[in-house]
Amino acid sequence: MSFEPADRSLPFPRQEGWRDVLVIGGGASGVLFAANLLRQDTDLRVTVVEGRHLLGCGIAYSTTDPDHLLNTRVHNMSAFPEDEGHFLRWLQDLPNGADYDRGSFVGRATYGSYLSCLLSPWQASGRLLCLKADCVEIHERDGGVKARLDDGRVLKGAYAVLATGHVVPKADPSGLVSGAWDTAAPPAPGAPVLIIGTGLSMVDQVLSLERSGHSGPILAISRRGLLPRTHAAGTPLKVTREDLPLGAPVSRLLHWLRALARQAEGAGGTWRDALDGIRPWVSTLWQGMDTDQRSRFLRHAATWWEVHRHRIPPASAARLEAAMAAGQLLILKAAFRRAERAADGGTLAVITPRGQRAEDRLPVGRIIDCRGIRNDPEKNAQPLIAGLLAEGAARVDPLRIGLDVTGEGRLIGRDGRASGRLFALGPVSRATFWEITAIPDIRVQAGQMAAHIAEIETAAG
Ligand SMILES: Cc1cc2nc3c(=O)[nH]c(=O)nc-3n(CC(O)[C@H](O)[C@H](O)COP(=O)(O)OP(=O)(O)OC[C@H]3O[C@@H](n4cnc5c(N)ncnc54)[C@H](O)[C@@H]3O)c2cc1C
Repeated sequence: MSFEPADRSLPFPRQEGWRDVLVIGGGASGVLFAANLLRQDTDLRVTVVEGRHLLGCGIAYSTTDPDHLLNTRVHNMSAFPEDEGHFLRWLQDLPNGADYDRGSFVGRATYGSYLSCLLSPWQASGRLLCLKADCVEIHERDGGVKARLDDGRVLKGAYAVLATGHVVPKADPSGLVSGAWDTAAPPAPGAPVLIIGTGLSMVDQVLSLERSGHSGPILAISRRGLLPRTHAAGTPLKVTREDLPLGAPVSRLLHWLRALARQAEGAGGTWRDALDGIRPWVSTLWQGMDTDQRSRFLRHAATWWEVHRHRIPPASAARLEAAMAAGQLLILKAAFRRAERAADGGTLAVITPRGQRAEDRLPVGRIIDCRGIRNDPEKNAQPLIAGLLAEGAARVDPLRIGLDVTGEGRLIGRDGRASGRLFALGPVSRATFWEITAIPDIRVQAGQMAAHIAEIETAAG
């Protein structure tokens, strides 16, 4: 699926009866939303505006490293939850299609290609326009929305959906720390590497270092030193809404989770079956908590939750274990303090191992920040979001993890009013939904939002 040439006049040619939806951000969320809307029986057209990546790829699926695997099986990665086989059928049409089945863990680059192709059926329909540009401003105006792009073009639409994705941390001011998604050349093969963080991005980095022939030591640090757990076959427990301890204190919630895990183990399964069973209810549980409970959950349980919930494929886990067994990879509970320039011009990583007061200074060839993507949306805001916040058209939630949105994804302004025209989807909306970062959750949200917008249009006649 290609972008329109930059000189194409905008917006869509005027045509009686057509209304446009602007999708800002063409990563996984934006493309899933667009595909779901285009499948609806409406007169709505879609303009997808993507600034940096190939359509559908965003941060997660722009990788070219074949060792970076999806951490979700094929059958959970279809773009359309009601058509579980959609992704598998696409895979099976590839020259090596026979290699795949519904339980496979596929490369993330392959998944990016799937999402890039997702909108192709509508390319010639006259209902879809894909533009390569950054949207720098958006306003609700005159019964519609108006967006300005970085090349000066202005788009008008009936609605806009912000699918701007993860807030990427600003670069370390020392210039001595690489980001997890920087495309720097690999470090010298024998150089020691420090990875800050021990989660999924750390796993990616270790596998990429290995692929590049790295032989030097790798030290990965985090406060608790917890590693993502490994996937295993299982059957999710049946959990109904009536089973949920809605509004219970975090301690009781964790107690309930442990009891479910014991129940799963008692039935011959594993704790994974309990987690997978409550997965469809995570947003409901989150929405049942008040701000204080959410804050406690983030402080005391989120790290534990994430390592159990976001697991890695067995093949990746085996390679990580082999690197640890060989003594090349060491996991340490420690805090990263800063990076310093050494007298010889090299880099020093300053860390404090847990339980120790004094700082250790480690000479390293590379420091890679894999602390993840949870970030204050205001502190790291791009111009588009900063503008919405400054104007009062959007606000950050009290815990500063995302934009405040309603259950339908409508932006909530500074005055507490929900917008009639501006929506937010995917990780941008995590303050309201919490688990809205993985495809199985985003595709449901995208489908519901598309149906909702189509319904408003139909009702408006
Ligand atoms: C490394 C990694 C691995 C993952 N692995 C898995 C997995 O295996 N399975 C799974 O289910 N989930 C996985 N996830 C989660 C996941 O799929 C992502 O959360 C999802 O891709 C979010 O997509 P997004 O489009 O909302 O955000 P992003 O990927 O951040 O994309 C947002 C897009 O919007 C564009 N954009 C932003 N602002 C503007 C603007 N102002 N104008 C124009 N364009 C703009 C950006 O250029 C970007 O392309 C992974 C996530 C990461 C980071």
